[in-house]
Amino acid sequence: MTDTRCGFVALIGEPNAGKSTLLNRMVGAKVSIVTHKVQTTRARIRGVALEGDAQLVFVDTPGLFRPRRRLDRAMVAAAWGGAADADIVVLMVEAHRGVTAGVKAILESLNERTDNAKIALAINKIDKVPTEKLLALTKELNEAFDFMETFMISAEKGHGCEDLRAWLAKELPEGPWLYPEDQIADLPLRMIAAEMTREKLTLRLHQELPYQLTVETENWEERKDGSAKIDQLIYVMRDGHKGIVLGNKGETIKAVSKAAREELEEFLGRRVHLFLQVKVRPNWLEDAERYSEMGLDFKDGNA
Ligand SMILES: Nc1nc2c(ncn2[C@@H]2O[C@H](COP(=O)(O)OP(=O)(O)OP(=O)(O)O)[C@@H](O)[C@H]2O)c(=O)[nH]1
Ligand SMILES: [Mg+2]
Repeated sequence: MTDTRCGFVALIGEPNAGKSTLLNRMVGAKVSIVTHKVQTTRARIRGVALEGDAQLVFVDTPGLFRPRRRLDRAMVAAAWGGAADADIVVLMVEAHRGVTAGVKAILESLNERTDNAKIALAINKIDKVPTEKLLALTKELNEAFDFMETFMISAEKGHGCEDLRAWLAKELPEGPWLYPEDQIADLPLRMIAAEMTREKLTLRLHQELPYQLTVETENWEERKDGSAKIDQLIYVMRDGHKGIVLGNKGETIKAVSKAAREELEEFLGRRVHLFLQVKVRPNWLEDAERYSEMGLDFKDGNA
């Protein structure tokens, strides 16, 4: 047997930095949902990639920000937990936003929050800025923190991503692979399906509403004809929210359901019957069961 390498690479950064986009690119499939809005990812999502003899287990994390609600605190705890468990931490910073107050706050706690991990910097969205700006930003960030390496990438367009992956593979510890060769994710299918619906809701609903709902897969039935019948519940906090999610004559939920079903069919490679139901639960944000369904630790949300 040849010497194999394997380990965890945590992707951390402010909300919207492009962590999920990078995870999906590294894995070569959409494992983690992406939207233009902040705080899309709520829990740690693993995606697996191979590079030569190395198996890279990428860990997408929720964005790091100043939490207010229980859910926010649980998300931020999950993100730092991902960094603490990693062999390599990649901090992603948006090229066009530069060293924000949020980035400064992350840099301040990065050393104490990681456990001997190698820490690299990935300046993302380089497609948005001229090269001169990148050099200045690289200098500024490396003066603020001792990064092992700096990469300039576009997670969306792919620039620099192969170099990053090759470097990560080289830096991972020697060890046996943790996953079978053909596995790319380890999120249960019912959770992936719920996330897809949440993505479509987030894209469609305005302002605060996406932050005040959660989606769960209630039932998954394999049918004899090879299709899957999937029932999902959308928890919202108020009657008014329910009306907005349904939309005029149900048009919003119909559109969401169609978009989520199509993506799910592509992901699974078979037909899906998706049924969405909206439930009003004013205090779901304080409901421990909702957190375990999301893959979060309820206790992490304690103030
Ligand atoms: N122009 C450009 N946009 C990008 C790039 N990478 C990501 N984006 C966009 O940035 C937005 C946020 O991307 P996500 O991958 O959801 O960001 P995230 O860091 O996972 O965000 P949270 O889950 O909210 O923490 C999306 O609209 C992406 O399409 C890039 O390299 N260039
Ligand atoms: Mg994300």
